Amino acid sequence: MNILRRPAWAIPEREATPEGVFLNRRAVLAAMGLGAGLAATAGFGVRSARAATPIDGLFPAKRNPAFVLDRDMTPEEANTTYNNFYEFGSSKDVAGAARALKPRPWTVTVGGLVEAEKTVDVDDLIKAMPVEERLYRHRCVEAWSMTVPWTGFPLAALVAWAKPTAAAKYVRFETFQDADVGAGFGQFWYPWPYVEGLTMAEATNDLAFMVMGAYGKPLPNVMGAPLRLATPWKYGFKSIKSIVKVTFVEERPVSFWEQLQASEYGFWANVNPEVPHPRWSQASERVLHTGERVPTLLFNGYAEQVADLYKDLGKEALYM
Ligand SMILES: Nc1nc2c(c(=O)[nH]1)N[C@H]1C(S)=C(S)[C@@H](COP(=O)(O)O)O[C@H]1N2
Ligand SMILES: [Mo]
Repeated sequence: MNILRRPAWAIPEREATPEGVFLNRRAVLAAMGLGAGLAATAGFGVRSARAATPIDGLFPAKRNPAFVLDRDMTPEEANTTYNNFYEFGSSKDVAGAARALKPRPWTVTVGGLVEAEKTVDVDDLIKAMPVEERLYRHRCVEAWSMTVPWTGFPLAALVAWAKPTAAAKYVRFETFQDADVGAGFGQFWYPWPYVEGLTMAEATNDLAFMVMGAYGKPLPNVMGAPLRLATPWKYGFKSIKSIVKVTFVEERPVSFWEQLQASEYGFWANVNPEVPHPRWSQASERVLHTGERVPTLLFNGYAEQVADLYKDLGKEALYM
C-alpha cells in the first residue's frame, strides 16, 4: 500500500468517498505505468460520479512547499457543500444545480491587447502550463473562511503565454453565461456575465493562481470547473469561477459586484480586518466546518507577498 502517495491533508480511510477510492486506484495504475484512460476502458470498477478528464494524469501535482498554512485544511465535503456560485442561485446550497454545468469540452478565449488573440481548448491550455499544488487560505467578504489544496498554475504563466502588448494595464476575466445551464441568469437584476479584473502587476504577482483542480483532482463544477482564479489576499468574490474569457485591456474592468453595489464592493477588495464592510465588521472570520472564530489578517496573511503592490496607491479604496 505504500505506493499510494497519500497527501497529508487526506481524510481518514473510514471517511473515504467513492472519489477517494477512484483516485487511489488511479494512483496504483499510474505506478504500474497504466494511464487513467486505460483504467476506464479496462473496466477496473470505476465507481466515481466524476467523469474522466484529459487532465487526470496531472494529479497529484507536486506541492509547492513555499505555501504553508497556519490552520487545518477544510474538509472537501464542507468545501463542496457551502459555495457561492450565483449563476446557479444565491444560496450556499448550489452543488446540485451546478451539476448542469458541462465543463468539457470548454474553450477559453485569450485576447484584447495581445500579439494575437487565441481561443484554446481548456485542457490544451492547462497542459502547456507549469502545474503545481498550493495550500491557500480563502476569505469571503461575508466573513467566513476556508483553506483549500488547489491545483493550478501561476496566472503569470498564462500572461506570458498570452503575450500582452505594452498598452495592457488590466486583465479582465469573464464567466460563462447560459440561461439553459444556470437558473441564476434568470435573476435579471444581476449584471451577467460575472466579470472580475486585476492590474497587470497583480496578475503577474506569484500569488495569483489559475486553478483547475482541488483536493488532488479536477475541480468539481460547484467550485468553478474547469478553470477559475484564486487571489487569496483579496475577498473571495475576486476569485472568479468557470472562466471563458481572459482579456487584456487598458481601462479598469468593472466587476460583477462593483456593478451591483459599488458602495460595498470595489475593484481592489484587499482583505483588511481594520476596514469594515458598510454593514458588518471584517475583524474576524468564521472558519468553515469548525465554526471557530479567528482574527482576520491583513491581506489575509499574505502581506509579505503583496503589500508592495499597493504602496503608491494611497488614494484608492484598497480594502473594499
Ligand atoms: N462566476 C462566479 N465566480 C465566483 C462567484 C460567483 O458567484 N460566480 N462567487 C465568488 C465568491 S463570493 C466566493 S466566496 C468564491 C467561492 O468559491 P467556492 O465556492 O469554491 O468556495 O467564488 C467566487 N467566484
Ligand atoms: Mo465570497
